[in-house]
Amino acid sequence: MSCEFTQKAYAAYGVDSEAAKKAVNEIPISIHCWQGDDVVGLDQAGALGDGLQVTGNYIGRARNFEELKQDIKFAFSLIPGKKRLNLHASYAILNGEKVDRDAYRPEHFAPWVAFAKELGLDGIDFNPTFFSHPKMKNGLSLSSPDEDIRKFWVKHGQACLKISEYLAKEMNSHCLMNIWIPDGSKDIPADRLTPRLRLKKSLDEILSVPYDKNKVIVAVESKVFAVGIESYTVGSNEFYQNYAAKNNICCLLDNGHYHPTEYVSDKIPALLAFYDKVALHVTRGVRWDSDHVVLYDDETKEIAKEIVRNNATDKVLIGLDYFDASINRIAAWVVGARNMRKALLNALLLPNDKLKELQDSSNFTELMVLNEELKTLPFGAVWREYLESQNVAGSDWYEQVKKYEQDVLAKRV
Ligand code: RNT
Ligand code: ZN
Repeated sequence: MSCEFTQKAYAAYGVDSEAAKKAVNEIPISIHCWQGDDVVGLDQAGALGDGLQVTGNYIGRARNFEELKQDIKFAFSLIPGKKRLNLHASYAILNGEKVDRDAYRPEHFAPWVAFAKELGLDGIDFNPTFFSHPKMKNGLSLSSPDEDIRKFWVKHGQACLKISEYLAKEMNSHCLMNIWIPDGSKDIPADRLTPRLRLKKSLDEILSVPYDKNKVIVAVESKVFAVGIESYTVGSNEFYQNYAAKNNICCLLDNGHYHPTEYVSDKIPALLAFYDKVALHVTRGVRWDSDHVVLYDDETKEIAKEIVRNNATDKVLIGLDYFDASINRIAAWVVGARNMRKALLNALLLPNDKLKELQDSSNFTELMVLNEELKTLPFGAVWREYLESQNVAGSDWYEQVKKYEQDVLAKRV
């Protein structure tokens, strides 16, 4: 259903709101499985640590594969548009088999493939899990000076490449394999270079395994610091950007991983000048990399604008990365994912060519005037029309979540 009033309001600025509703639905958003269980994972390898912190104790954490699937299925039913599922290796379905992460095989993820197919998802993305494991010694994995430890994690990375290839083949869609490691140190290091050289060597070794580059897109995710790893991060921004450029892989930008006055919205176009693909972890850091739920806020909108107005919806691989255990986890998933798509719709509803033209003709007064006028267009009405067109609940979606909390989550004790 479309409303003439909203259509006209946008047409006055040369924007086709009907086309925007169709286009926004086709942009894939990769939704992280780990919001559902506080990043605990299913392989029971070890407790969370390594700079990752989840706070809160809301009822109903998914405790096993069945519960996690049930929650994902329900959450996804409230999230409109093309969706992908983002898995971590720690979500392997081992069925009691005694196998460590260096030897995980594609079949350990076959049940996830079946689930993703059942849900009609666009694809599955994957992450080796270099945390929550006894072989994370002194907070070091791929940069460890202990050769046995380093090799173990290299093998994990190699195993994950094969799994990623399998996921891509099964889903008939690329698989983004993102590498993030927590390696670093709490206090001032005596040597900042050697660990980075070891990380470089480890990445080279992982990537030396032949894999189908058309199917698997490997990304590296940098970080500035973490709690307990305040003074030095081996996988820093400069390290990974240079590694990615020289090795023809991809950078993943997590907007919680920079100094607070740095903006990922500004980094996206900087990388698009050099890379065919740029991957994102959209999150919300509050004072630090706190992974709060994504809001419909200025930076989320600005990120979406950089994707849309640079015609980069095929180049920027959008993924979400937040985990809040202090509120209903389903609601957290839904709010964040809907907000990302809202921001994309907002960007699609802007007269982007006209705005660029005003910039290029140095017409900065009109640029500001127009940008401010656009802010009060009936965006909410278009968003609701879009939800309706997809048969996804409108502003009353939370009623369903409350019922699910009562009927399902509250019983998990
Ligand atoms: C950590 C990174 C990383 C993780 C997930 C679970 O700071 O953002 O992406 O959050 O892999
Ligand atoms: Zn991240």
